[in-house]
Amino acid sequence: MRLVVTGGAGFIGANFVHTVIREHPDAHVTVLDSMTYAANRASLDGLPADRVDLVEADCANPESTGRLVGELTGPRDAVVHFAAESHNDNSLATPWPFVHSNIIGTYAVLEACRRHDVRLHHVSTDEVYGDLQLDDPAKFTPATAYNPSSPYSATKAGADMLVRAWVRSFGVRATLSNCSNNYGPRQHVEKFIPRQITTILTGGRPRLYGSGANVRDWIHVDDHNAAVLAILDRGEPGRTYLIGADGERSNLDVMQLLCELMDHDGFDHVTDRPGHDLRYAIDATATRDELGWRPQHTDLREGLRQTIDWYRENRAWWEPVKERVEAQYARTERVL
Ligand code: NAD
Ligand code: TDX
Repeated sequence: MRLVVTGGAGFIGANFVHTVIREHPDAHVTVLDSMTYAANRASLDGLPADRVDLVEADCANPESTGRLVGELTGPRDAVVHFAAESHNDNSLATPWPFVHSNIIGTYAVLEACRRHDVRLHHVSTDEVYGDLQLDDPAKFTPATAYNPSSPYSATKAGADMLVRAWVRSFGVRATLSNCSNNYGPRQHVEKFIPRQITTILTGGRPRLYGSGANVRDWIHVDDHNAAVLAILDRGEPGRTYLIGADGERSNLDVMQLLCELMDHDGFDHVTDRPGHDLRYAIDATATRDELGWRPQHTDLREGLRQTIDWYRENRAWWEPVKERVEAQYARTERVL
């Protein structure tokens, strides 16, 4: 099995490559990554050089993407498309890279898969559905209407629509998945959980947007990637699979849990994110029933404990970028 993994030097993609290499002894992976600020070469450390290649290129470039996809000729070969600009806060400051990577990048990947008749799995987010009220009884299902709020989620929604159109109009063999908030090792320190962990580890005060009432539906990155592998193995082209682990928690709850686990006292409430989505929640029943996939890391406290340990033990992975990320936040963030 040969896979081209776009965005494979980022958080979820790199964890995916580690899982594939560990669990599929016959697999070869080519990581296609433009190595933006969000990528980290060290995330691919420890992988066997004869089974993993890293090609530094923009997936929106039709030549390099077409060439790599054209090398996939086996019946189990596929492209797994993780590459994207992924951070909401950045999309509010500078939307253009999101349009480029998420929409034009996905267009180029689709065209390459169409030209070479290669199977594609497109990785997307629950944010395309917009947000829910705190007391809304309905969770997101594959039938929920798209209603994205931020430039990030709007460009992911646009990418999903392109994938659906290329399936229907050109018969591209693509599956889609929309997953909830991931956490785990190798996540960039700009994101909520690693930001707070690394802030505590460097002696600072954690930062909660607004009151912290916003709810996110947390899933461990390994559970997300196990679902992606199940879709590659047993998913039906043209279908959308929702991935979530019933992990709803308010940001305030997660903050308090992190402080407790790290034996830390006190955090600041800071300026809220403009247009901040209130709540996401995934109903993954159809994915569970049809693919037999089950999340394994459902104890958030234990998952966070292991994640904290990973950041403690891998300071060289995140320390070089921590100061820059905090300086960027400091430009707009005010303590309430
Ligand atoms: P990330 O920002 O950590 O990694 C993204 C990777 O894509 C980086 O290595 C970056 O260099 C690369 N990249 C960006 N633009 C590129 C381009 N034009 N060409 C080639 N490579 C490019 O993101 P992540 O959190 O690992 O997310 C991966 C995917 O999963 C994204 O598509 C995201 O929308 C989706 N997703 C993320 C979450 C989450 O909670 N993080 C949840 C659901 C879905
Ligand atoms: O310092 C912070 N304080 C805080 O309260 C940060 C960075 C975030 N937050 C809040 C905002 C959100 O309600 O925490 C929540 C999570 O924030 P992020 O980690 O930025 O994630 P979110 O915006 O929910 O989006 C994430 O999940 C869906 C990923 O970044 C997306 O790529 C994915 O599609």
